Amino acid sequence: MTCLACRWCTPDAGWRGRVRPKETTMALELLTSPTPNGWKVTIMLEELREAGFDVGDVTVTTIEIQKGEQFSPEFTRVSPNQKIPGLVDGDTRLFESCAILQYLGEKYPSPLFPADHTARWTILPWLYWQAAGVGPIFGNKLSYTRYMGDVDEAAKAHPLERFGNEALRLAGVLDRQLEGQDYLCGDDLTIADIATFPWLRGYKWSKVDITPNENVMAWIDRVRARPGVERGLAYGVPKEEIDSWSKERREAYERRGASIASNENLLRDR
Ligand SMILES: N[C@@H](CCC(=O)N[C@@H](CS)C(=O)NCC(=O)O)C(=O)O
Repeated sequence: MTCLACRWCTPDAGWRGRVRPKETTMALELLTSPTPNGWKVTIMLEELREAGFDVGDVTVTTIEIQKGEQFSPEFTRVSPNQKIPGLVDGDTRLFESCAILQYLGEKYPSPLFPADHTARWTILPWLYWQAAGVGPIFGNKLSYTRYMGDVDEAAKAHPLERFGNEALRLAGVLDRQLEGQDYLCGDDLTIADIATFPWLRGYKWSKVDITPNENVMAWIDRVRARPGVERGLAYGVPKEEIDSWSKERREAYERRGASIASNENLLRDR
């Protein structure tokens, strides 16, 4: 089974069980997969560590979405929508990646989600913009591009055009927002950047040619260069494959039906 939403999963990445045990007694439990929506939370945890917080002993459980583990009663109790990520913090159970970012941002006040009312209400519309627009649109474009080999080309033509055009439009919106500033909401990385980055970073995988958007391309490099982001992306992925899969992994994806080998021309080969 492949992920019905983003299908980026790397179940064989060797990422299992507990990671990064720390000395405090508080235990967050993260139920996730190495996908764009999953990486939002692991990046957040690592950026909080960069900001000086001890987020404690985080238990990371991989939910193998290709195997359907998201439909188990245990996971459904945390994430009634049956999609990763889910987070358990004591009696609090959370689902929806952006809600989890907001929760962690409130729990650990920092420039990632400042307490100031005006700053928060600068960030939140962009967080919702990602949740309602960027994620679903790039995710759908990805699915039609990569995983629907058994669907008639004529039937795919309209969704490919619709989601492709909308993804480009959203990239343009982001490009305008980034004009003259380093991050989506100003000089500092916030939860809005953390939510948006994993999807834009994967533009080749979604085959959306965002490269003419110079502000976006510079922002991707800027965010990617942060040590917290580097560590967040490394959850579930071998370090040497954070930015480029090995030949073996590409072949494994292809065997599972994904069309991997044609990133060279984003526009020609949708
Ligand atoms: N809006 C949700 C989307 C979550 C989502 O689509 N997760 C995917 C992986 S990236 C998933 O769990 N897919 C499993 C399925 O569709 O069955 C969020 O932001 O948390």
